[in-house]
Amino acid sequence: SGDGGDAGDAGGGDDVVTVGFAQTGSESGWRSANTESMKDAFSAENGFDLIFNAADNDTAAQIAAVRDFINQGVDAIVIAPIVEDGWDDVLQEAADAGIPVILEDRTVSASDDLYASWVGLDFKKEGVMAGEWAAETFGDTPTKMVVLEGTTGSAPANDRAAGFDEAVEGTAIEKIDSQTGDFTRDGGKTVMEGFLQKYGVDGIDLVYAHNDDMALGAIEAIEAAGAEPGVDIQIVSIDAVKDGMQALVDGKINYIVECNPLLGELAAGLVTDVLAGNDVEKQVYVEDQTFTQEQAAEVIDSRPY
Ligand code: GYE
Repeated sequence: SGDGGDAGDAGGGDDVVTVGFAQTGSESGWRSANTESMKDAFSAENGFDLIFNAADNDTAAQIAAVRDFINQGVDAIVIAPIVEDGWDDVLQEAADAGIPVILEDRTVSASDDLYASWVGLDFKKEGVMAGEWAAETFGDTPTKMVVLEGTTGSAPANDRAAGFDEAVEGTAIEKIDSQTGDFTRDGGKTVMEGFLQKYGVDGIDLVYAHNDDMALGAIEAIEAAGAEPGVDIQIVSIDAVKDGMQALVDGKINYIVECNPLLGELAAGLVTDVLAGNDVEKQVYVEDQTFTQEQAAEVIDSRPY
């Protein structure tokens, strides 16, 4: 269009739109589904040239990847920020370079002037929904709970903890311990093994896992300790990925709050709109549902991830 701007040729006509996507890594089943959804939406068929980077949960590496995208002069940058803090400088650099940034999945603490839009889930509400189930299930019954936290400093770990705590306030549920398992199956297993050694099978009634993968790791640890997950020790988790839903159907998890990973189309739509100069919402929330064991059995075969 003759304005000479680097991003000026994006979104017009048949031009290919180059997008750098800084993914967190590949820590969970949720993440695999999210990556697939993003790659599908930002396909060559849809007019995109996607430069994909997975930071293996290393925050410095993720920021370096974004800086790299800026230096390459991509048309737009999409980030799934590992942690909330530390984004101000690099987001300012992207803004100075005239490259719009769209966040997907996790949120940042930086000012929302520094990015065009965010699409994702209401993590606090997910925590509240998990906590409401726990409050209804245990209520006045003295209950010893351990928590498997997501990655320290990440928005879903922070918000899911806060939402849950709010919902169980005033009940007889006592949080006896809480540690990060980094959203991975191995992490959940290792932390749960430690809890079982410390408190014994009889000293734990409930596990709140910030995602299904850590719950699946905890199941292995509980079974190895000779107890029955879902019966001797109840489990509530978040995500509703295939393996989590199967464990719910099998009676090893007691309740799951969904977290929808299929954000690719919405993210690609936002990139297209922003590059076309259209107004977009600062925050785009996707709705989540909840599943009991019975509900999981009904829907498991029709779930897309
Ligand atoms: O719940 C977890 C993943 O940020 C919402 O990250 C996402 C979380 C998801 O590792 O499984």
